[in-house]
Amino acid sequence: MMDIRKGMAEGDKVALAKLITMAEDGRRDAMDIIRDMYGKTGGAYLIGITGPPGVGKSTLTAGLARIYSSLGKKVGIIACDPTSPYTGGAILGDRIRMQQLFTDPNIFIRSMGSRGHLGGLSKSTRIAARIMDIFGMDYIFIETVGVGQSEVEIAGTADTTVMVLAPGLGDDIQAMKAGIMEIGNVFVVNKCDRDGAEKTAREIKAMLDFNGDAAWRPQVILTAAQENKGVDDVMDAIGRHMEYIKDSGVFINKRKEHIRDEIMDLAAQSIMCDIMNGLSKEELSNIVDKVANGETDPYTASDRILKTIRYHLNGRDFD
Ligand SMILES: Nc1nc2c(ncn2[C@@H]2O[C@H](COP(=O)(O)OP(=O)(O)O)[C@@H](O)[C@H]2O)c(=O)[nH]1
Ligand SMILES: [Mg+2]
Repeated sequence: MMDIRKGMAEGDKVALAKLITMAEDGRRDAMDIIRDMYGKTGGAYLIGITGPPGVGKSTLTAGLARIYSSLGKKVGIIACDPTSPYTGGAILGDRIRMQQLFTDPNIFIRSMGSRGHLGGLSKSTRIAARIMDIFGMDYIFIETVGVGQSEVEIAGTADTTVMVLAPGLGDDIQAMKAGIMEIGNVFVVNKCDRDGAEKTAREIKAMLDFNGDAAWRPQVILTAAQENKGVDDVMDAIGRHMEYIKDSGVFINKRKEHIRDEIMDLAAQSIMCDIMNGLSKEELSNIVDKVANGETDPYTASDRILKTIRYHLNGRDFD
């Protein structure tokens, strides 16, 4: 049995991976470690990378991670995409590019979506980001596929969100709801080695004029991530947005939002544990039978379960 605390403190990526898995499984011992090490949190800056499939999010993320790493920064990547090239399944060139990230001592990659997520993907992402924060990451990238609103929102909870698009996505841009467009703090038109990149950039700028938020005007940057062109411009734009949110108080509010979600996750998890511990398999099976044969309904049954649990909890000391 490896010493996770020691590994976390010494920068061992194996310990980091293990702790994330333990926490995802809702294990108490993982919670205890996070609690004890919580004082180390707060140093990481969260960057969301989102946009439709295939536009080059992973390629751009890899490029950004390499730049930060070369500056001596520690980088975590959370890929909420089961088909991400980080885990194989991609064409050879992409795979080789991604493989280099794994051997970089400053970079740690975690793929989500391959296993079940207790309490949802957004909760798992929050926990993984928190543990990477404790580990001492300077930057954490959260890559999500911007097709589902909920995944876009995961990226949107980051401190800075980069919306990646590519030429020829005119219809996609039109179809994107204003609310989804608003999540982007920096816009990237990747694959600018292809025709139509300027046109796409113009369309995005027109949308931004329409949705104008006076306080922060997102930049629209052309990149060819595959050739590492324009990636440093994206990094500069992220830096400028970071300055803006730190000066304007948005940053502090985002931190509080995360803490609020974290507390609610933990409270919900505790109640769930109490229910699972306070209710035997036989009791549950009896209740199910009663609902099945029409003696009662699920609403009344769940009320009764909660009443019983609360009765048992009354004697507990919460100080
Ligand atoms: N032509 C061109 N292809 C690119 C560029 N960036 C990425 N790609 C390719 O586009 C495909 C999808 O890239 P990927 O990063 O996996 O996209 P994601 O699904 O948004 O994460 C891959 O085959 C990349 O090699 C680029 O700047 N130009
Ligand atoms: Mg990807």
